[in-house]
Amino acid sequence: MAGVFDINRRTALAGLGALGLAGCGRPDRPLYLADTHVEDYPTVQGVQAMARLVEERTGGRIRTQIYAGGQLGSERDTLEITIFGGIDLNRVNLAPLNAFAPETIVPSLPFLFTSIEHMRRALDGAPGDRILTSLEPHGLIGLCFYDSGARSFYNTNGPIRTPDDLAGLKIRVQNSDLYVAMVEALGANPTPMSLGEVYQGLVQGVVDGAENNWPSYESTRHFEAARYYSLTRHVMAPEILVMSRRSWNRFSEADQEIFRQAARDSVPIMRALWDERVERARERVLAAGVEANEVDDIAAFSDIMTPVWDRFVVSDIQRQLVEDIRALGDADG
Ligand code: GTR
Repeated sequence: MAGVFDINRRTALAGLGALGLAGCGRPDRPLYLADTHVEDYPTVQGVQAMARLVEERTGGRIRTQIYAGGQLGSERDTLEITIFGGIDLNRVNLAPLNAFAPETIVPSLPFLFTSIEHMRRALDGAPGDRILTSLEPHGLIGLCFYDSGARSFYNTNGPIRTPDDLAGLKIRVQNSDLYVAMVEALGANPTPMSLGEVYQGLVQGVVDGAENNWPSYESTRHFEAARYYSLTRHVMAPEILVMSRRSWNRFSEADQEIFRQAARDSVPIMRALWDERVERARERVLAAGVEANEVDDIAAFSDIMTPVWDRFVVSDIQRQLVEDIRALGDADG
């Protein structure tokens, strides 16, 4: 199986080359877009909507080929290729951007957002715009944020109710030092790995658990291997759609505006699908026998995050973002 995957991936990558423009601003090939999720996942449906709008609004001139299911590689690898222009568009979580784009750390912080509404308000508003713009010096154009709900811990061992229940567990985290530090602070052993490796890791006991939202927990089938899902809701880092600045610079301002607007217009479409999917995924895993528990004392988790925040929020720009995002929080929590 792995062999087939590698061959497909290599074939796909071999075809990837920097975008060029033929006459009338027509790209010499479709735009390539990477997403780690399967075809029917809301992020993929979001980018499909965006691509359809771009195609319609350019009279079929600009088309996009979507490589879903991580066909082109892990988020970290495909991001690198995107920066070099071999992939034009990429839908990733904010986590793999944390290493080089400090503004992206802020919405990735544990226990920053007080609710999904708070997260949406902040990302739809000025803080979100600032984070999107901050990517440009790093070779990426931030087009829009998509929802990723709230991440919670799941594991093979038993329910997590206090940080003590995490003690000594090997927990897979995304490739971000922030999440390594977060899991360490909770007393567990963080193991960074790409999403595609986690299922095997759980089955073989390389890791005891991981953390994610309901839809990813379900679509990756991690729930089959790790049956305890504990609602810590510790992170609400969003998804982001980026375009390679190299590809972007080849388009006219009018086309660039079409991309921006199509991305914006795809957000409510994605969010409606997302809300449905969260419910469906939750019902499906519970019906399959997953044991889910609420966590009564969230402060026991959030209180020990202070040193993590202190280590990762280091610049005035980040501090200002934290302040501005907090100012948009819910009065009612
Ligand atoms: C999902 C997210 C993916 C990826 C994944 C992970 O929630 O949509 O982009 O970041 O988590 O944990 O690797």
